[in-house]
Amino acid sequence: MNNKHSTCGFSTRAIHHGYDPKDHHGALVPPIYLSATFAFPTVEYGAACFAGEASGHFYTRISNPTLALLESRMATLENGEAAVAFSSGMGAIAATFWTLLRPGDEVIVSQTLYGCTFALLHHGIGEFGIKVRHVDLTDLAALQAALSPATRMIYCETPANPNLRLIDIAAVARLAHQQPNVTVVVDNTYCTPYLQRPLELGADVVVHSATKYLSGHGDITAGIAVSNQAMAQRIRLQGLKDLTGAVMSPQDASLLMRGLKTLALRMDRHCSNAQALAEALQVHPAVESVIYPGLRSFPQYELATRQMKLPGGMIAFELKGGIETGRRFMNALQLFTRAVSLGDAESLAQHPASMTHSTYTPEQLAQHGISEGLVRLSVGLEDVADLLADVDQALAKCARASVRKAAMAPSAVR
Ligand code: 7XF
Repeated sequence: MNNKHSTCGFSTRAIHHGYDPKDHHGALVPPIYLSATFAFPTVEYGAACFAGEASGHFYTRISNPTLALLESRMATLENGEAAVAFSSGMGAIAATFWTLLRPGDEVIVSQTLYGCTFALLHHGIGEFGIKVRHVDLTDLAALQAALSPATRMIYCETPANPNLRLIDIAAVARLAHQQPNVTVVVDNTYCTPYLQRPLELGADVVVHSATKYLSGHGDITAGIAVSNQAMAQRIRLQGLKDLTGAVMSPQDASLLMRGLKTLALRMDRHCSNAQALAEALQVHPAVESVIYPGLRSFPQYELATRQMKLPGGMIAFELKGGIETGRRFMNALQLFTRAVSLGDAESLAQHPASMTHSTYTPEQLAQHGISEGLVRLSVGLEDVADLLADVDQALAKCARASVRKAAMAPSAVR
C-alpha cells in the first residue's frame, strides 16, 4: 500500500492516503473490487492464508482490496494502526463486544447511549452472562468504585446520543488503565476524527456509525472499528469473520471514501450552521432549554473546548409546553426533514423518546437522562439563513398554537 502521504494534513490524507493512480492504470478514483473470492496460485498458499501465515486477500468477508484502502484511511485519520470495516455501526459495535467480552466479564457503560447499543447491552450480551453496569463516567470516584477485577471494558459515546453529555476520555482512560486488561471503547460517531480523536486521548478502540458524517450523504449504512494492529486483527478474525459476518460491501467502501474526501469541509459547515441555530434557539421565547456544546450555557463547555476541535452539528432542545409543543414544532418544519439518522447534507429533526431511543422504557428514559420533551436536530449543510427561517416559522406556529390553547382554557375564558 502506498503511504507517501502519511505525514500530510487531515484532508490530504482523507483524499490521498494509501493510493497512487500509477498503480491502477492511472485511475484517479480507486477501483471497486467486486470479487467475493480471490485465486490462490497454489494450494499451499491458500492453506497459509487460512492459517494466517500469508497476507493477501482470499475472501471478502475477511478482507478485500477496496475495503483495505478504506480501512487504512480510517486508521490514519483516527491516528490508529488499523481499522475494520462493517456493514453498519451496530455491526462494528456488536463485533467489538462479542470479540472482547466473555461470560463472567463486566462492562462499564456510560449513562446515555444510542437506543440500539442500549438494547444490544441489555437484550444481547447482558443475557449471555456478561454484567452490564451503567456508571456516570463524569464522576471519576463512581468509576473508581465500579471497577472490579472482572471489568474488561469501558464503553461510552461522547457526545452522547441524544443529550450530548460529554465524557472526559483522557481522565477515564487514565483511571481504567491503572488496572490490566481493561479496554476503553469510544463511539466517535457524533464527532468524527476531524473533531475528536479518542485514541490520542488514551482510548483503545474507536467505533463509528459511518452511516452518518463519515459518509455524509445518507446513501449507505456502514460501520468502522479502529485500534492497534493486534486488537483490529482479533476484531476482524472473531467479531467480523465468525461472530457477526457484518462485512461492508466494496461499493459502500467506495462511497464512504468519496464522503471522506469532503469530511473536513462538511464538518466545518455543520458546526457553523449548528452554532448559529443554537444561538437563535437559546434566545427564542418559546424555547425552554437548548443543549449544544458550543454555547457558554452548556454545562461541560470547558471540556467541550478542550476535547473537541468544534462543537459538532447536533442540537437537542426542549420547548415550553413539552412534548406536545415539540410535536407541533416538528410537524410545522418545512425545510428540515422529519427523519432519524444524522450527519447528512439535509437537516433532520426527530423525537428521541419515541424514535431512536424507543428501546428504553419510559422509566429508563428518565433514569438515563433522556427527557420526553427532547427534540433532536441534525443540522445539515443548507444555507444558514434558510435553516433559521424554517425554525423561526415553525416556532411561530407552535407559539401561536400555545397562545390559542391558553386563550381557550377555562381560566382564561373567565
Ligand atoms: O448501525 P448504524 O450505522 O445505524 O449505527 C448505529 C449507531 C451507533 N452509534 C451511534 C452514536 C449512533 O447514533 C448510531 C445510529 N443512530 C441513528 C440515530 O440516532 O438517528 C440511528 C437511527 S434509528
